[in-house]
Amino acid sequence: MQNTEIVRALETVATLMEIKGETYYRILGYRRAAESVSALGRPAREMEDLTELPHVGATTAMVIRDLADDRTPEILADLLEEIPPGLVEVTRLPGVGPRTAGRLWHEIGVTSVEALGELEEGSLAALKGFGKKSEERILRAARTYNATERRLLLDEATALAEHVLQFVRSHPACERAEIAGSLRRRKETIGDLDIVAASNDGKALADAFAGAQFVDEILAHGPSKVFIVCGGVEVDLRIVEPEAYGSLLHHFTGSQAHNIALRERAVKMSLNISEYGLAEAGTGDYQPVASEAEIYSRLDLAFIPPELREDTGEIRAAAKADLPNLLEVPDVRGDLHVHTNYSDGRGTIQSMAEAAISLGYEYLVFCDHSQSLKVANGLSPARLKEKLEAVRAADEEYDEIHLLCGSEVDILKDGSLDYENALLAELDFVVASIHTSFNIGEEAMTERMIRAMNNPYVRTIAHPTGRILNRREPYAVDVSKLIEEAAATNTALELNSYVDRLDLSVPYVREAISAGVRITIDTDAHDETALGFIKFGVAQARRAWVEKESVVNCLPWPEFEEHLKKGK
Ligand code: DGT
Ligand code: CA
Ligand code: CA
Ligand code: ZN
Repeated sequence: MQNTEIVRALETVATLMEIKGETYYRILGYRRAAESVSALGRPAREMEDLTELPHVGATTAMVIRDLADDRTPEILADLLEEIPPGLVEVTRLPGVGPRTAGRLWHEIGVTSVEALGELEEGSLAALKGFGKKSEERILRAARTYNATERRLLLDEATALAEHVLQFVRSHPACERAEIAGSLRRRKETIGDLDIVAASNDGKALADAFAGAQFVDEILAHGPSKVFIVCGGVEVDLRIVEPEAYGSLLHHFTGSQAHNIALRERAVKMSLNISEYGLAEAGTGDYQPVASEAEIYSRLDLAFIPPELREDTGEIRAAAKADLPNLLEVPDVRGDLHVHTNYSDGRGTIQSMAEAAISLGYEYLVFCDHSQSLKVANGLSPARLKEKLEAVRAADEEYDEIHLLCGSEVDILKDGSLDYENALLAELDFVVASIHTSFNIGEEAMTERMIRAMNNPYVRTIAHPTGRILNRREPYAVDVSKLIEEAAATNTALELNSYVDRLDLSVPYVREAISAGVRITIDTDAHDETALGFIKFGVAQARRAWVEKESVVNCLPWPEFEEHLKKGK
């Protein structure tokens, strides 16, 4: 089995366990194993010891091994014997979770989305806890169900969230409101949007929200919550009184794993924690908490930024006041990888320079594609020299910024580079990357990239795994080996900020940083507005615990200039 199929199978195991009502921890184990495999840059099949993967223990390793070798793992076989597999799809309908799917199956024999869609009107409304409205909604969802599942990219999610948030905040009954959920944690893709609000008149706010122009469909509507669909995306608004805002915001920011780990800590301190507040153990008397800061301080923890709330060591670090001093957008002093209309970009040297100036950058490196990449109008050596002159001239024009000429040079199939070293030596900065021959196998790919890293002019490897979110899996490569070699050759690795790349992924960025490798956070912008994607790269770096000291382009100009002069 390929990694994608393994991931799907692991997620199926988790969902079936949820339908069955297994304990949260067992389920989480499978979800996390799925995440680890999906972030893995090479076939799981070829790994000797699968427990080396983050969050993979002996049990899940055996399951992954079975799947990789095309055997059905016992746990999956058992679950499939017990539970109709079609129910997995039922859990993907809006408003139907695994528990509901389980009930539909037990109580009226529903075994698939199709069967659900064929039910007579009234068959759901007859069940306890279902009304006419929820029946209508579920039946419609089942009848219009489209099996291709797609999660939102950060730019779409952010734009939609800002629009909706603007509406909520401008309502007179709204005291304050924020984005919660995965978007607040800046996950690389977003399932649905969660918004929380504080109000002394929740009903007025809820009613206004349900009546907003952007609402395509109402899934639920009460005085403290309204769930809607807008442009095909579910948006959940939850409202509380201002004194309980901290508890609500914290709970719905998640992640669920973080919340659970925090709850465990609370229990050890004889406290219970829920979306309603904090209670002395055993009293059930939840006192609302107005701010997140207060929740953390009541638990003797430093404030944990949302991007770190994934239960990957943040609670331990917060307890020791040892959280990282996370990178912020203004720490970034320049962009080292942008394109112009010399190759496949839409901006000119000048228009890109001006966009960079308006972001307050001190330097900008133009890295157009190299000669063999014909599809992207790659530059012949002669055109590269022409461009070098043009960048030098433009640099004279602008006092506000240092303009530099580099290249995004292709790493050819054998690991050699797409320009002679003599030409690379004339450039200020060289980014190397793969755009062709993706399927050469893990070993050959790793060798190929290692060879490029050993070139004395290559400063960073762009989008090191080649994945495109929602579209293309990473190519097979041993990223841990690349990290070792990056450290040995003093080559940086790029965190490409383009929303559909965000490559390297979080676990690898974290691994690189711990190995002492520096990263470049670049936008790979092909037009002026894409320079603004830097915020997504920074967000991902924060999720990987990155401090500015680990980022090459956080160096102020004089130090960056020094860094260039010094060579590798
Ligand atoms: P998404 O929407 O798939 O991108 O991911 P999230 O993290 O936004 O997940 P979502 O929308 O299902 O729930 C938002 C947050 O609410 C989640 O991060 C944690 C909290 N939450 C939701 N359901 C549960 C639950 O059953 N238990 C706990 N402890 N927290 C939950
Ligand atoms: Ca969500
Ligand atoms: Ca949600
Ligand atoms: Zn590029």
